[in-house]
Amino acid sequence: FDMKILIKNGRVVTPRGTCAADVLIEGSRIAQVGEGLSESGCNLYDAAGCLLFPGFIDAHTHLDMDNGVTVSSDDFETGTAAAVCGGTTTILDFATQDRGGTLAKALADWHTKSDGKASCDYGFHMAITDWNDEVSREIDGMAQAGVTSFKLYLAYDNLRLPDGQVYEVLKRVHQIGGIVGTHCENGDLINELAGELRRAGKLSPRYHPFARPDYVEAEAIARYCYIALAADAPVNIVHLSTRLGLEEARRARARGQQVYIETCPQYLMLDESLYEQPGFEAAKYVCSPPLRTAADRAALWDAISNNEVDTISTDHCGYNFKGQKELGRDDFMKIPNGMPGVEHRPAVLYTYGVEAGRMTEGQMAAMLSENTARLFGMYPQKGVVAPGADADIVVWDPSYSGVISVRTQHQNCDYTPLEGMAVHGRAKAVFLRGEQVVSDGEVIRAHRGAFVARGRSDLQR
Ligand code: DUC
Ligand code: ZN
Ligand code: ZN
Ligand code: ZN
Repeated sequence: FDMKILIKNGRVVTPRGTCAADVLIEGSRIAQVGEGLSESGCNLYDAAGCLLFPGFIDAHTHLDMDNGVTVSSDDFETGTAAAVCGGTTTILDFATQDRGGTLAKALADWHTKSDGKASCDYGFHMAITDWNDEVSREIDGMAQAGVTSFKLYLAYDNLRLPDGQVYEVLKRVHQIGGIVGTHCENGDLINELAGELRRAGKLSPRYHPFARPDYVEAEAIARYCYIALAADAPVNIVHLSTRLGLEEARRARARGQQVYIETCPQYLMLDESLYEQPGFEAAKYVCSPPLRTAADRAALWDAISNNEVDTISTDHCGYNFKGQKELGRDDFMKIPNGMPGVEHRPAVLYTYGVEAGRMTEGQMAAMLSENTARLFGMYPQKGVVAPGADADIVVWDPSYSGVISVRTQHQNCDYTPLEGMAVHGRAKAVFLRGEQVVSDGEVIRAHRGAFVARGRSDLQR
């Protein structure tokens, strides 16, 4: 006996349009979507006045991540609870290979961090930090374990791979139909620029962006795309932050390459003027890539309007101001990089994207859910409100008004970079595989998240 739930009077959002329809949930799946479905034997949920989005997917979080000095402030317990309160029903976190270690060990470690603790569904990208023949042989096993996406760094001395190994990884992952997402910044140049700043005594957090200018990102994107051309493989560019980098991605697309672009809310909403605050306050905004100019923000919004951006995820990586960001009081290079954001992405994009006329609600469904599901091998199990899909549904109340604040957030962090930002809309209810887990923005059933085994990447662009 499967429980049946009928969500009535809502409007279902897809990239192909929004239409009034009832949604019948049977057990963990969506059974029917259509007008005037029979109520017999169903529990009813009245979604009058609400939009029904496919559960939002955040493909870029760093929960319980040890950066070598300190551990990000949200773990899988708090981070996934914050995610689901905001309407995110699936996250993809980064499992990171230890240098000298295997991918299998990293995968087991991330299962230990997450299993039984998550309040939304979750999967892992595997970050490869040490590439050799043995690791290459592990790639098939990763695919069999449901890990079909990989992450590389071109910056951070303890994580990055040289270009030849990037080429080998791209070729190898393409063989399994997977996708590689890369942090594109030129690590050597960052080290040089940071060294010059240090020697000039410029060590306060306001100098962080000077070590990582836009061309550092653009050069790495251009190089990554040419390596992908050589490898004849599709590539994902994570956290694109600059107009200059966007232009390099456009060039690669114009050559006929499959290049996917992710950007993040912080690069759309915040800019580098935040680094000019007095004292150590600027440390709150130290993330990499750094916040950019107003012109960069405008270029990214344009790219969203034009469907040049495929996915919008958060790079959620919180560190407390007290005790964690403070590790870099005397040297901005020692400030742990990252900001929290997994909770607020849907409301921010709804308010400043959809309501502001910069994206349609269909584009929001695409970039926060459907494209993400397709790119990372979860479609049509995830990413769509349609028969057969997991019943991951966000009942979005557009009439809600709120203000983002550390006082009300569920993220485990002693600040939010979006403090005081007005938002419209929130997740009035969230269904996770058929079970209502959020009511009026609060978790009502915790720890219902499960690991999502993923298949081949399949996003047409
Ligand atoms: N930059 C990263 O590269 N990773 C985590 C967060 C950040 O700001
Ligand atoms: Zn990164
Ligand atoms: Zn990241
Ligand atoms: Zn609360």
